[in-house]
Amino acid sequence: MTFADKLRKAWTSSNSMLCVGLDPDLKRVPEVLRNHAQPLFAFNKAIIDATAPYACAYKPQFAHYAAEDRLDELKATLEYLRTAYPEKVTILDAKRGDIGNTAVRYAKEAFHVYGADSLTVNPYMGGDTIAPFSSDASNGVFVLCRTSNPGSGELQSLEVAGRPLYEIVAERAAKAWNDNRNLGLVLGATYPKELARVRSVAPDLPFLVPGIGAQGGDLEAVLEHGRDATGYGMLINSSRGIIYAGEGEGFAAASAAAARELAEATGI
Ligand code: OMP
Repeated sequence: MTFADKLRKAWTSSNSMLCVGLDPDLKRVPEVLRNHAQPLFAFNKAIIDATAPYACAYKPQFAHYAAEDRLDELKATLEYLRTAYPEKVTILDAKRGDIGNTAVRYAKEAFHVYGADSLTVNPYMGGDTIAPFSSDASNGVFVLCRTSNPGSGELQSLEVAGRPLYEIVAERAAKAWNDNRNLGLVLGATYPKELARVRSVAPDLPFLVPGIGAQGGDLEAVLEHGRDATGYGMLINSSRGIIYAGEGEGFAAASAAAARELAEATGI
């Protein structure tokens, strides 16, 4: 199945654009799970089971596992999603980008070692460094465009030939780089006006939209400006806002409630 088909099915079957970000922090894993042999995986599994009725996608962030020397738990998390919830889209957030020869190895790592459906990629090195990630239509690639952080405009909004650089990235991702129809864009929920502008140059591309919840992004404006012609078109991510919605023994129920609220707002 192509990535584009899997994504569309995930949206329509869940009637949700909610993507749950799996960015676990050992210090915030509830006491009841801390003595588990794989505490990050145990925490993720509980969050996934609690939020699955509401989410269409899950996005584990690589550094949260690598920094703790717990990449085996990232692998276990993606394996659990593949086997227990095969209809959910997975995005490995590693923001890769390097010369072609190295990019081929990063692509193998993301799609074969970890078995993710899609990956976040940095376009700063140009289209030839994105091609190794997008050569197979069954894999998705989300290209950083206008990111959610406060300093994202410093380079991304520089004017190039009278247009902001992020708009040129969006246009290339929609046309020149998109031979296999499997590219998407990363657009922060903290910049809804820019997101609207990008939707007009990339009407059909899926958007990964982080920044809802802990970063204070504007959900209403994102929903108004980011949908595609079908009414879906986005993976709206919240990580800390969902995984740390509650504490103690009721943590999973609190995450389920937070996920439900966000999912209901994003459906059509
Ligand atoms: P919360 O702020 O806790 O919801 O987490 C946001 C997640 O999205 C983190 O994993 C970030 O690394 C990631 N992210 C952004 O916050 N902003 C971006 O512009 C891009 C990403 C990303 O590529 O996922």
